[in-house]
Formats: sequence, structure tokens, C-alpha cells
Amino acid sequence: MPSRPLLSLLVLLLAACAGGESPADDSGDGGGADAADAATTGTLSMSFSIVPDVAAIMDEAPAGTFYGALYIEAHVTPTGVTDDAVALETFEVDLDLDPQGSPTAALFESQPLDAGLIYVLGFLDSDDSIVDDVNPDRGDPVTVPGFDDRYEVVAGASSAAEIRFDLLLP
Ligand SMILES: [Ca+2]
Repeated sequence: MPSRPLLSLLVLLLAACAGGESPADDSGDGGGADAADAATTGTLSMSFSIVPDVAAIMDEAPAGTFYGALYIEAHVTPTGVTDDAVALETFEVDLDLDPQGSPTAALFESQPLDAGLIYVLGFLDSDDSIVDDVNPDRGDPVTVPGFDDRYEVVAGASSAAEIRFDLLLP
């Protein structure tokens, strides 16, 4: 029978392994969420739109690659994210937005997320300026915390989330 110190070491090793791996479930190879997952996590099904007044002042069409990241509410401030913020997921979606403001169809489904409020922060590289560093430059449509770009993840559900570009990066 293992001694107590050995058990402690095993626990530490397991914790280290868990920390180094993705939080993917251990129920198999994608055969669907098990009951426990369904009870605590959900997804966001994202559509996208731009405020018509914002589209009207753009130099180019509101189209291009959207670079997005998901954050829990505790990691978001009115002006950005906290120093210790960790994105739950980063993703890219090609968009071709209606300048009149109609939302797209659902174009992106998040990974399973713990139920709660999630911010979707990012920008549309409408002038196709990204080469190496993925950062918005002047005139890129952006989503910002101050405009309430947060959405509720409901356990066991895929929740519709309309991601809206409220302004251009000054
Ligand atoms: Ca840009």
C-alpha cells in the first residue's frame, strides 16, 4: 500500500499533468458530451454585425478576418483585460458584414465553456493589415467591454450571441 508521502506526490503529479493539458474532457474521443459536461458547460453560437453608423465612416467594406478571444468576466475591465487575463479560446472567422447592420448567420461555435458571463473581444482586420503581430490598427472595427460585449453561457445549451462592432479603433 502506498505511503502517504507517495500519495501526495502522485496528487501533485496529476495536478501538474492536468495543468499542462488542455481542459478537454476525458470521456473519450469526441463521442459527445457526457452528462456531467452537459450539466456545467455550454457554448456560444456567434453571429456578427456592425453598427450602420460605424460602417458608414469606414474607408473600406466591413469585411475581412475577425480575430477574437473569449474571457471570463473577472478578467475584463471597462477598457480592456486585466494583466493576469487568460483567453479561454482564441479564434479567427472570415466576415463579410452588411453595412446596414443585419447580423450574419451563426458562423462560429465556441468550445464548451463553464456557464457564466463571457466577453467576446476582438477586431475585424478590414484593411488586411495583419502580417505577423495580431493587433488592431487605426480604423479596424472592434468590440469593446464598455459596449457590453458579453454573453451568457448556459449549461447544456448552445446560446446565440450576436457579436457587434460598436466603433472603430481611434
Ligand atoms: Ca487592420
